[in-house]
Amino acid sequence: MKTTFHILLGTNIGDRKKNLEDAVLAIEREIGPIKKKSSVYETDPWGKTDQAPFYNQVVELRTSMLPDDVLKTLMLIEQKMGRRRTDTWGERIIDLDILLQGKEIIETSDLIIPHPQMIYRRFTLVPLKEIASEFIHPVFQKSISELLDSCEDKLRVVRI
Ligand code: PH2
Ligand code: MG
Ligand code: MG
Repeated sequence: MKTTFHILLGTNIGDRKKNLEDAVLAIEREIGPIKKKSSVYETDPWGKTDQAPFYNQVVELRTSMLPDDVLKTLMLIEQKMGRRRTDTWGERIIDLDILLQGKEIIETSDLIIPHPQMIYRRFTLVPLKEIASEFIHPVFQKSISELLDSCEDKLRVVRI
């Protein structure tokens, strides 16, 4: 059975546009066909503010892979693209995070879905709203649009 995943892509090192393009191709090749893709946004760094601005994008795909396998595959793609250090919130060539798997709620030691930080971050909610504004967040029972309206983050998120 296939399920839908929403994945956030982020990068703030090197050729950010190319990093996103390479990651999208790798995700399509190794996980499944992408059904929807948000615009690319330039976003001020959240959490650790003394670093370069990010490019962020959200994609929607369908796959028969299980969430753990999607996670492992995303981590392999990150490594193959040259990601090394993993400072919390620090700079990175590419970061691939699972935001949602449809209505599923998952909490294991390795993986929490929906992504617990997504509701606090305009750099996630703005691109997600572009492709899934009416989707109901399975924990908060609010649409992405409503979550964005009540989000207190004020950092810059600009469509490029
Ligand atoms: N990712 C982080 C920390 N801060 N800020 C922006 N704007 N975009 C990100 O993707 C991002 C961040 C940790 O993964
Ligand atoms: Mg992240
Ligand atoms: Mg990550």
